[in-house]
Amino acid sequence: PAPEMDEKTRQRIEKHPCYSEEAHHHYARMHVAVAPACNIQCNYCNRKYDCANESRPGVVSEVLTPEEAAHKVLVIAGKIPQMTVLGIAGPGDPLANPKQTFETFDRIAEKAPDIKLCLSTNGLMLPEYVEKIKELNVDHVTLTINMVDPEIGEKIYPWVRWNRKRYKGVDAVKILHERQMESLDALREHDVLCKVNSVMIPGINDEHLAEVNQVIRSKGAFLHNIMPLISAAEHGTYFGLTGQRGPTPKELKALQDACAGNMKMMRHCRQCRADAVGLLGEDRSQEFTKDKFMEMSPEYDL
Ligand code: CLF
Ligand code: SF4
Repeated sequence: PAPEMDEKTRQRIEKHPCYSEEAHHHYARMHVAVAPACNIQCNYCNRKYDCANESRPGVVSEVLTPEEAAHKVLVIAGKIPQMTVLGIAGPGDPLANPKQTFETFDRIAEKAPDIKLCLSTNGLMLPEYVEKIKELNVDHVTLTINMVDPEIGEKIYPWVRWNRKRYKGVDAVKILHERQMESLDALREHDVLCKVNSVMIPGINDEHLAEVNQVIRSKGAFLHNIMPLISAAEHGTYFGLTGQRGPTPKELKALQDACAGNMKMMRHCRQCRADAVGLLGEDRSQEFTKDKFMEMSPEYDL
């Protein structure tokens, strides 16, 4: 069975709906879409839509400035009392938009210090920003890791932008892989709770994800969330256009079960939008579109 949790860890996750299965019945999260750019290309992503590392593909979120985002967070925190977590998860990669991401976190940390800050990233830039993440008290970081073998990675990632240059093929994937491994180490060393998301792609990385699970566990990740590839032709992704199928619920469960002996598995993920609001199963994002929340005043009590 997965290792027992100590009391301190239990307290850190007890109000986080993604990190605690129990919490997701009672506590809500919200996302603000402040991060439009991305520094890699995933074959299951169409950049017109939200980051598919964390989201259901085919969803378009309205990009906000940090100021608008902070206003939105304070409005919602005043209206939804179970709101405990603010996540930044797109629509691109938060750490490819460091200015917007950290300015948003800064504003929230100052005005609503009891809201937990959460971040989801592909990991390419995380080693650069881990100090900043720690300083801002971001206690939950998700890394999307789909492979630990660049040969498999080549079938998932066509390019990576790194130090102002665009890399292709195996060179690109090696950079991403090394940075993801450094990210796991950096989060462990800085005592930030790390969840790993992996997208299960039949025939590409499905048999390989057990190995990914071993590696992330040995590097101290707390939780593993294996999500199904969702690929519809109309989303215009490479995988969608090449007819790549996603796993069946049975295939997904078999893989999750096979990994469950090693570490805690997340099984209640709802593949949220980059502007999701509410409990995990409910989507209240349309109540808080920009034209609406800008008209509401923040009633959040410190
Ligand atoms: Fe958001 Fe992600 Fe933080 Fe949760 S979502 S940034 S860890 S607050 Fe949660 Fe949504 Fe699944 Fe993500 S259910 S897609 S795992
Ligand atoms: Fe798309 Fe996210 Fe991959 Fe960037 S990291 S290409 S936004 S799925």
